[in-house]
Amino acid sequence: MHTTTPPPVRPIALGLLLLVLGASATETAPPPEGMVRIPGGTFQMGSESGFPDEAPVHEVTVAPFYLDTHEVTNADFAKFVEATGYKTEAEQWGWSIAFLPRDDKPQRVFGAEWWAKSDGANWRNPTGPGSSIEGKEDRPVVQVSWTDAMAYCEWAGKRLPTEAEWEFAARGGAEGKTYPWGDELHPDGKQLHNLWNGVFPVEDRGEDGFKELAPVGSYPPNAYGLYDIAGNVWEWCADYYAPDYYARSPRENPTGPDRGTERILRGGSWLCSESYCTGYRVSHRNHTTPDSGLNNMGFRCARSIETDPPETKATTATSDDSGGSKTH
Ligand SMILES: [Ca+2]
Ligand SMILES: [Ca+2]
Ligand SMILES: [Cu+2]
Repeated sequence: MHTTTPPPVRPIALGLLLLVLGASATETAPPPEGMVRIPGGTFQMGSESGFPDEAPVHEVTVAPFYLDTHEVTNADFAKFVEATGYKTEAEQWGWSIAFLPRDDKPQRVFGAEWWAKSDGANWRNPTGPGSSIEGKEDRPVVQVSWTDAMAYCEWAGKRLPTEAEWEFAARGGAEGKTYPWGDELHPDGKQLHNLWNGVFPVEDRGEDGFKELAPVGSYPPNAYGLYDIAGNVWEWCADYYAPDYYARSPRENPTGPDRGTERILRGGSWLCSESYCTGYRVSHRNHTTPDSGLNNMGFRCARSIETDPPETKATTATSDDSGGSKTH
C-alpha cells in the first residue's frame, strides 16, 4: 500500500507563506504616531553646484529610520515643558536674537543687521516681549537651541536625525534633484514651501501665503510624506559641522565629525530667498553654535528602528570648522 504522504509542494508553500507573513509583519508595523518610516538606502549626498561645503558629492548609505512628519510645533513643545518644567537656553539667559529689520534695537549682528539682540525673546515670545505664540500652536516652535531640541527629542523617546538621514529623507527617493520635489522652485507656478518671496530683507511679497511662520503642513508633503522639509524653519541635525566633512565622511550611516564648535541645520526657512541663500535646496548645509536660537530655527525628531544601533563615528580629526555662520 502507498502511505499517504502529503504532496511535496505543500511544505514549501507553507514555508513561503510563513516567510511572507513574517516579512509583512515587520514591513507593516505602523510607525509611531506622527512619524513616517524612511526606508533607508544608498544615495548621492551633496551637490557640486551649491556652496563649497556641499561638495564632493559622495555615496552614503543610511539604515531605515522613523522621522517626524512635521516640524515640532508650539503645542508639542508646550507639552514637553508642562511635563518636565524645562527652561530653554534663551529663557535662562533672558534674551535671544530675532529677525527685527525695522526695530530700533541697538545691538545687531554684524554683516546681517536684520538680526538684533532682543531681551526677553524666547519660544513663548519669539521676537521679544509683546510677541506671542497664542493662536499659533500649530506653528513650529522657534528660539530653541540644539541643546533644547536634544532635550525635547530625548523626552519624546526620540533623537535628532543625522545630517545624512535628513538629506536622504528630504530627497524623497529622487536622485540628484535640487529641491525635495524636483528641479523647479515653482513648478507650474505653484508655491510648495514657506520662504521669502522677493529681495531679502527688503520685501517679502508673501506669494506663498505667509509673511511669517506657516502652520506646519500648509504645503504638500514630499514623496516620503514629510511636510515643510524645505522652508518654514531650519531644522537642527545631530551632527557637528565641518566644511570639509564630505571629503572624509564614512559611507555607512555617517554621524558627522567627532568634534566641532557648531551643529548642522537643514532645509532653509521662511527668511530664505532666491536673492540670498537658497537654503531650501536639499543639499544646502547651515551651521551655528549649539546654544543659538533664532525665530526661524526649529527641529523635528527621528527614531532608530533597530534597538541599539551601532555607533559609526568618523575617526579622522575635525579640521578648523570656524567660519561665518550663514544662519539666515
Ligand atoms: Ca513666506
Ligand atoms: Ca523646515
Ligand atoms: Cu536663508
